[in-house]
Amino acid sequence: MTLTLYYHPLSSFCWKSLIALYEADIAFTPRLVNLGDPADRAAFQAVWPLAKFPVLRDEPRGQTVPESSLIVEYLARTQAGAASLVPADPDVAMRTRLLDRLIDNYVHLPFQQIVSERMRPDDRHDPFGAEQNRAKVREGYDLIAPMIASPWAMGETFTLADCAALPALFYADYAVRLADWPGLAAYLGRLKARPSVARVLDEAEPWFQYFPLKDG
Ligand SMILES: N[C@@H](CCC(=O)N[C@@H](CS)C(=O)NCC(=O)O)C(=O)O
Repeated sequence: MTLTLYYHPLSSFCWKSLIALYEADIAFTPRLVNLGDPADRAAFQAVWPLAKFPVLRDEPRGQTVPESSLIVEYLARTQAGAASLVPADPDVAMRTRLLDRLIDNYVHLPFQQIVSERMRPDDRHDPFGAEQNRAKVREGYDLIAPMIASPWAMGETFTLADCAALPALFYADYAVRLADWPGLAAYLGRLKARPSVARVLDEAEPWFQYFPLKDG
């Protein structure tokens, strides 16, 4: 196996890369990283000093690719089956990348902050900060809702934008319910039914008990 993905099944950003890998049926070695284990963390840091997953290692090409969006870009460039994840038309490709960036920066990252706040020690919580991040997620929903086409973000073709949208919307829905954004809720439903996504969700299920917002 030439490709190795350093990941964790519960990690939202890893889902973006996993969906792309499953979508294009690309063979790879999944390397689950336990950041709580000092030896495993050190081994991962030797691959990518920031120790944030996902990271893709392509041994024959001597390439280490961090950052979930770049992993999808790399797969689209190097694996024939993944080419359509980044549209060939430069203008459509730019809009796809824009959506990926907006979803990450204005939905996914504020959601991640809400989780971080929840994981703080009892005497270090920041309810005001959490509420500010919930407001940012709402603004993020407002921002992306009119940009999402049907059935997929860019229309008929499943792309990088959809790989980004699933983890952001799936998880953020636990912090800010999508009920007031019916278009996004319906889109999330279509995403969940996609086989590549269903596989990712299925593999995460045994770990879901560790998701801090699982009970709201
Ligand atoms: N911008 C990065 C974000 C990666 C990221 O934040 N990964 C999280 C898991 S979802 C992580 O590694 N967290 C562990 C840590 O920060 O120690 C990407 O798109 O890959």
